[in-house]
Amino acid sequence: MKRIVSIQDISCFGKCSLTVALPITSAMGIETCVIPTAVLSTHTGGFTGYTYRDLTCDIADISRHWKSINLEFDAVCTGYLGSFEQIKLVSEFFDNFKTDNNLLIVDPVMGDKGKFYAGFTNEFASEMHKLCQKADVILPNLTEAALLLGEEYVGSGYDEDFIKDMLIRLSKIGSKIVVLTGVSFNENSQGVMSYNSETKEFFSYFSDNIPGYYHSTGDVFSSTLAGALVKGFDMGKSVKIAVDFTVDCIRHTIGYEKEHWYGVKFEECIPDLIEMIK
Ligand code: PXL
Repeated sequence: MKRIVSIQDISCFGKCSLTVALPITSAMGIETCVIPTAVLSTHTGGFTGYTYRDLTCDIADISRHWKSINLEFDAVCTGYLGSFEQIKLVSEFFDNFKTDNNLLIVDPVMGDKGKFYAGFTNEFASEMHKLCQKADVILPNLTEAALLLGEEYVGSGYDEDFIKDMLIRLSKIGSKIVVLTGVSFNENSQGVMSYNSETKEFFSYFSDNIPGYYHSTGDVFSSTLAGALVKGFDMGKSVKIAVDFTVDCIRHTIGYEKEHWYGVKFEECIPDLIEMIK
C-alpha cells in the first residue's frame, strides 16, 4: 500500500485543505498521514471571525517521532501554510524524509484570481519560492505562478507560447515537474498545462470552462493529482484524472452555490473518482 503525508491546515468547517485531502487520497486507496499545521474554525475565504490555533510547534516533534519509528512516505504533499516558520519546518521535513524514490509535491497556496488570500504577502511568496526549490512537483495556479516569479499577474489574453515560457521559467525554480492550473485560452475551456524539465515535454489537458468561482477546487485538484501520481499513473493520465474529478465536483455543486458557496460537494463524487482510477 502506498503512503503519503499531507501537511496543511485543518479548517474545521469549509471543505478545504486536510478535510479535502484526507478523504480524497484515502478513497484512492492510499494510506494518508497528516500533519495539521493549524486548526481554523473555517477557512479564510469569505468567512469572518474565524479562529486560528497555530500548531507550528508540533511539526518538528512529529517529524522526530516519525523518524524514530522509521516511517517513510511515497509522497510528501504540502498545501496552505500559514507562516515563515511553517515553511522552514516543512523544508526541514523535506530534508529528513526525501528518499531516492519519493515525491515532494508543493501546492504553493497563496492566492487566486490575481489576489492574495487573507494574510499573505510578497515576503511570504519569496519564502514559498525557497520551498519550491526543493520540490519534485509544484502546482501553482496563474496567480501563484506570477507571485513565485515576481511578475505581474496576467489573468487572460495570453497564448500557448506565453504559458510554455512561464512553465520553463517556473521549472528553473528547481522542480522537475510544473503543473500550472487555471489555464484558459478561450472562454469555452479551462485546464492545466504541465512541463517536465528533464524530458522537456509539455502536456496539456482542458475541460469545459464552468463560469463562476468555486472555492477549494485547487485543494481537490492537488490532492487528486498527488494521489494519481503516487498510484503510478503517468503525468498525462494523472492530470486528466485530477481535472475530470475537479470538474465533476464543480458540476455537482452547480445549482447549490448559495448553500455551498464555501466549497464543492466533492463527497458525492468520490464513487466517480474510484471508477476513474480503476
Ligand atoms: O483552499 C485553500 C485554503 C486552505 N486553507 C485555508 C484557506 C484556504 C483558502 O482560502 O483559507 C485556511
